[in-house]
Amino acid sequence: MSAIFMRYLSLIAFLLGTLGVSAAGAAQPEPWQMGLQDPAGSIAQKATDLHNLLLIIISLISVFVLALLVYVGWRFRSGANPVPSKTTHNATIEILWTVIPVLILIVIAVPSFRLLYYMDDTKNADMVIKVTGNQWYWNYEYIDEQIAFDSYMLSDDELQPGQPRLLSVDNPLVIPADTKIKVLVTGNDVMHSFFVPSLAVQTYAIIGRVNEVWIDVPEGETTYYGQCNQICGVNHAFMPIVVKAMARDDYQAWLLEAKEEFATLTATQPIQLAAVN
Ligand SMILES: [Cu+2]
Repeated sequence: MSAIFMRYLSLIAFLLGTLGVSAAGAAQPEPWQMGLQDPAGSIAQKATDLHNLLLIIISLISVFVLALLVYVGWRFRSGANPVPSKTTHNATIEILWTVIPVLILIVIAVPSFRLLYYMDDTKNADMVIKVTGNQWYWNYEYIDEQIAFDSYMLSDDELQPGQPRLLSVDNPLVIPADTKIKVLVTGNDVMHSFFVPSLAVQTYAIIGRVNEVWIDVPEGETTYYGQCNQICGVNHAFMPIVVKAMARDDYQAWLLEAKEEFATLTATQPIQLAAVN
């Protein structure tokens, strides 16, 4: 009952959101937030659209089932219906309650598979970043630029005004806006999970295995916050992810500085091979 009520509340929140009444606007969780974080990038936009479609479908189903239960409880109560029917089969209604749910599932499956294949397509990426989960920090490697750095959470006394507690880091993952970026995710010790809600990215960081996803954040300088989403030890809650998106020109400027600060001494394997040839 309370689940149905909550879904109904979510639907109202969603409808308010579509009218522009929603207060959500940042790429981080907010107090009393009702819906998903605002989507950033094409995958997140499509995922939010699918979520909104599903919210309408499940709300209608919940309201229909609740109404049916209330009607049956009232119509067939012992006072009004002292002699119960002995009916056990009704071909028409059995066909209906099989076919209609199948049709609903098809309606859900089509956009769902379309989104899965869209997310899976990492071809034609403009750049590649390798993300490695460690106990308990992230390492970001810009493979083509030969830079890599660790990203640790800031402690409370290191926080600057405006930086969210438990979400801010010393070195954020800096990316250019409006660029298709392939993200290779792996782990170094135990399983972690790279999760940035507003980008709709959640991928396991597994030792000895590379998972790939892609992101493309829209124009504008925005900071997106995420967290490790796989219980990975005592400091699991203290390895946040900060993705800082900026215009391409600003990104190039950052890259020049980063190359001085974070240059890796060893080139990655494919670059070494190219140099030999
Ligand atoms: Cu972790």
